[in-house]
Amino acid sequence: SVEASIPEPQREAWKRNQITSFTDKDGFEKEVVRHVETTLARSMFNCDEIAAYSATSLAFRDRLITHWNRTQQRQTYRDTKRVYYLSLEFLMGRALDNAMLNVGLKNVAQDGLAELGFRIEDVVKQEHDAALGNGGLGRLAACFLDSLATLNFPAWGYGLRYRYGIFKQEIIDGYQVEVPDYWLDFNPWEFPRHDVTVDIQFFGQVNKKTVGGKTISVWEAGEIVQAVAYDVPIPGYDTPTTNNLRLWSSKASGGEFDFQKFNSGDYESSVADQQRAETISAVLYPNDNLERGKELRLKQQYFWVAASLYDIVRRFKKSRRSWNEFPDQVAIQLNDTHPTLAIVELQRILVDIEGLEWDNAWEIVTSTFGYTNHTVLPEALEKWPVGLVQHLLPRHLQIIYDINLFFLQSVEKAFPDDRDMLRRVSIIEESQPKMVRMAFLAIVGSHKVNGVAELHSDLIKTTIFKDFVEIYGPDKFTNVTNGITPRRWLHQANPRLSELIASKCGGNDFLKDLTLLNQLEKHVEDKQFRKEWAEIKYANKVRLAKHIKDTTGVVVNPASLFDVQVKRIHEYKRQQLNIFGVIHRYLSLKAMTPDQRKKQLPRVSIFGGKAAPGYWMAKQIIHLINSVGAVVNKDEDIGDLLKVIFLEDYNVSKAEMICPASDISEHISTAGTEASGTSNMKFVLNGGLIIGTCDGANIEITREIGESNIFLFGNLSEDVEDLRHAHTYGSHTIDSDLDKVFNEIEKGTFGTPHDFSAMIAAVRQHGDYYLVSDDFHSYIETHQLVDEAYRNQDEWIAKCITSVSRMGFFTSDRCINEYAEEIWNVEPLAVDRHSIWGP
Ligand code: F58
Repeated sequence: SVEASIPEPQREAWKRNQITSFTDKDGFEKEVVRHVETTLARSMFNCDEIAAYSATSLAFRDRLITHWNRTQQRQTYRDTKRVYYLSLEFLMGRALDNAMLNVGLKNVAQDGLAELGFRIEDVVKQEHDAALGNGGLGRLAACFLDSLATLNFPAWGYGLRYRYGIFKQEIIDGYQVEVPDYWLDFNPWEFPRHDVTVDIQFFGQVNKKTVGGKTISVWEAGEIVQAVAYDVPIPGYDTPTTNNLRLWSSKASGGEFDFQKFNSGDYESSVADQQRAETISAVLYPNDNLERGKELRLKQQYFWVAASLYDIVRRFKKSRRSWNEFPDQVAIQLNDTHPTLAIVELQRILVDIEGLEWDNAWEIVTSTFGYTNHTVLPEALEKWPVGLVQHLLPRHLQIIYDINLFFLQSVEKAFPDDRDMLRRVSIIEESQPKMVRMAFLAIVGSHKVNGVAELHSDLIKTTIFKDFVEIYGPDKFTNVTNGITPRRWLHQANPRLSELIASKCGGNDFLKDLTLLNQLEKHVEDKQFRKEWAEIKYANKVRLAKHIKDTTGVVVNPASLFDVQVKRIHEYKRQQLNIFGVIHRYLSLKAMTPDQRKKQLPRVSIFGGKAAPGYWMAKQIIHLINSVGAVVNKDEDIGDLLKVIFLEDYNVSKAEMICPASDISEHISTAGTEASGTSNMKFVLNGGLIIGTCDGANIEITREIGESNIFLFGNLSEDVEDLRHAHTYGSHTIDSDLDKVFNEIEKGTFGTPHDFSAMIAAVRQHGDYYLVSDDFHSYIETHQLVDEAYRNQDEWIAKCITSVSRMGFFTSDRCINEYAEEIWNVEPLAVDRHSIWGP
């Protein structure tokens, strides 16, 4: 592309006319009215809430984009090392509220909108969530972008611009129904860059050619698809740094149609080709912790990785440095194995296109990449059939084989006596059909591999990646415990609590240094403070109760204990354990006399989360929850003592309402299965306690907040294997209370028993892989402790305050600083707030 640079003499005119963003209410209102009338083409007094949302967003977007431009200029001028975060998912949620808070002009907007006749809360709610992710992995990427910008790191995110994000969930007759999420109708937060395009090739064959006495491999394309960049500005909190998230959209290359076909009369097929190209970025795969080897998914991965690398290399080349400096300028982080082809693609660029020697290129490649693992579940580890890779990316398969050859040669040299080692660690699995093991390729091609919580990082070293620790030594493997951004997950989600905290922590600085929360602890005994704290929690519960009433018709009492489990529905996360526990509670209540019942603590069990469309068992779990709710909620013996709610379509914006309203939340995965979890952090940070297993980040949360402030239960990860073995080979007796629950389901109390027979059989007959029965007793007992603790409200609140005061560790700012120091070797770029032209 041609760089249009304005000559010196004309620059004065540009500077004279530079854009000044609004800073006060009047300026803001002017911008809103201008956007309503011109950009949206609505007449002055014809403005509804959607138009008010659009115009407000456009006003803030204008502001962000000037900051974005300057940030990019500054980063280009300083030419320091940049971080590239490659993630197939960015679960961003809504942007407007976040933009207003980060830019610091929310009050201005609030007053301005009020004068124009709107309530800011209603305006903010008009925005459709940007839901380009499944769950924790995608949301982590979004939190990381927020922290990277806030900490002034020169960083870019690269992802795919899906036309359809994660599906919308509807509950019909108690069953999940999926509805497409078409979210792009009007999206003021993206900038199409029709001039930033990359041609991506697929299929074809590899030919050898001799150029200047050297034999090189040339990949002749079979199909070309164009990648078009869409940029999303990422504002930092209380800093002008505004980074970029670049999302690629697919388009038929060579303009709209294949004109040759078109002119030869084959109109339909030329349109079909175009459609086929656009399919690549059409839809986000909705699987959570399950990989299915679909060709289109592999196409998505290569399309996105190739476009991103082309962009990164293009940017690097502008500085005219030698290739050996590449790792000093570029750090690329692989968010799970989905972008692992980037390793192969960079090796291909360096060897085939730039003409570097293999070893030299490989040194550059491995110094550039870092790989983050998010799971030990075998069904979630990515593998691609060799034949599929061969067909779609013939040159890449050759390179993968060469990488594997050199790797195995070095292993053989180091472990000459362990013949089986080569089979175990080979990037190619010698199965029928042969498979490419993407995690192994990612390890071999990176200089650091990290897990996302201490237990998880230890587990990967002792189980799935054990051999690689032997081969590379332990230093290649590290831990970066996950975190969350306190800007969205406290300040934005829970403004009143954030304000109360600020009043005790010397202002809003804690939002940038979350360890400052520790100042709260000295106020724990303050009666007035506790009272205000409790009032805010209650108000948040009232807000959720209203949402429950509006969406399900069920009236819940906000004075009840709100018990929440919201996350993707998965057997390993054990929503089935929760609902079996709820049934147990229901049966106990039913067995009581009216007098006994009067002494019980009222509870609302709240569930939410999506099941992957093809995950039948997860859908059965949703159905059971709804079936139990249908019976319990209308049982007059029970009344307020127990309500069971399933919240439809759990997503980021709903999480922002739900987290502040929980008294206790459930993080109850089978020990050793949840890599980290991040909603556990969100709930505690919002003044809720948690019940959980010794799994993922629960362990570190316990260490930070203290054992007396968390309800832990269940078997430990080191016992899981033995228990499973005993189920299969020994005698397997089911917990007697759980047995009663099963019998009640089988009696038909909650509808046709047959609907739930597979869930029961999984425990009774099929080895209870997730240890539901083994943990049931401990789970029930611990819930009784929760009830008892909740009765003493004063102490409960004290536990909540103490916990929040000790949550400083779990900010994603801490994560980013750890990645920067341990893995990326990058530094923030200081910002001079007063210099308009950047550097
Ligand atoms: C999640 N993984 C982990 N994967 O389950 C969770 O423990 C962790 O806190 C979080 O990552 C962040 O590290 C996860 O969300 C997916 O959704 C993948 C989507 C693509 C297919 C494979 C699963």
